[in-house]
Amino acid sequence: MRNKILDILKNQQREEFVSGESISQALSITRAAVWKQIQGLKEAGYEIEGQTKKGYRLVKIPCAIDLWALQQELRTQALGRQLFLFEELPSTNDRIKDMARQGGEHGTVVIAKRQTIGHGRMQRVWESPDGGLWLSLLLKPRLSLGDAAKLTLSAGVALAQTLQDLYRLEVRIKWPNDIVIQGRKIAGILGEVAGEWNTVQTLILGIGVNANFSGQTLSPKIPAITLQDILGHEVNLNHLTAELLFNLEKEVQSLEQGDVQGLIQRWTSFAVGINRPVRIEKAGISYGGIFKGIRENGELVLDQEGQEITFSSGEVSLRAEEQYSPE
Ligand code: BT5
Repeated sequence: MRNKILDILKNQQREEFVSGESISQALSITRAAVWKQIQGLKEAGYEIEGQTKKGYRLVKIPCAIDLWALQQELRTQALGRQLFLFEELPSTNDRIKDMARQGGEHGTVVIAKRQTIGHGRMQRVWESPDGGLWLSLLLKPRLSLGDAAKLTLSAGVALAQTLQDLYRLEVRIKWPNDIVIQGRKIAGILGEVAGEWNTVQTLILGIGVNANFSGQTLSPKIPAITLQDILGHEVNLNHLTAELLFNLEKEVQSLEQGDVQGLIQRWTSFAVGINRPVRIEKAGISYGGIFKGIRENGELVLDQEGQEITFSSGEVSLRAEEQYSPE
């Protein structure tokens, strides 16, 4: 009912006001029921002007994630066409893994307004207060096992590109997959395999973006930043999500067409510390050298006095020598 009212208000937007009477007739509900729905929409962040004689007019859709608003913005073929929104979840990655086990479709998206036990790599905690974008995707790409693993790089590129395009920010990717702005982590990506690789390849991508809340909400020990901190205002999470899914779909398609080199190039163009001195911490040992880039399999290549050493993600962390960067 709620979405039908929004459809009517949207379709009539040019004529400005829609009378309560015509909404009640179109949907066969009472005027009081229309009024109640409108109140609910206002509480959800929709700006709706009401005038006694004229009726209602949709002025602004909310910045907070909202299924109807997000569906208006979606430009994808598959990603987000199955969309689930929750007020709160322990972790969107865990929920979508359950869906994957039950045969969830390629492109299914789960979003939660907040997470109680969001996680990062190696069971690290991912703090996920209200106002962030906490999203997981189920992907069944037409890719080999090795190439599917590159999708976390694709997600990094899609997210960096989206933040740069929408908000004109200088965005960097810190290997393997931290998205940083002004040297601080604004978003993280978690790629996980769900189910049997041999039967159906199912990959879970979890994406967390610090958006409409202050970085001070997070534990002080986390060197994070949020879009709100940088821009000084809230962003429309529906628009952000739609653009992110659009860019990610393009990246998935380009990988399916075999353009690994294009992906590596785009990833490298965002990377922190390329051709610069960096330190790699691995199992308590610190390796210094020049960060030469990444291999096709995502491994980092370090030049140590003319000798190339490679590191795979998971076990190591990178520190750019010239810039303070998070874990
Ligand atoms: C990541 O892990 O960066 C991947 C984060 C993925 C989160 C998404 S949200 C939707 C989906 N559902 C989930 O449960 N997870 C995914 P990692 O590279 O391991 O970084 C974790 C580290 O980042 C922590 O140890 C903290 O130091 C730091 N951290 C925690 N919360 C943060 C936040 N909100 N912003 C910036 N840094 C944070």
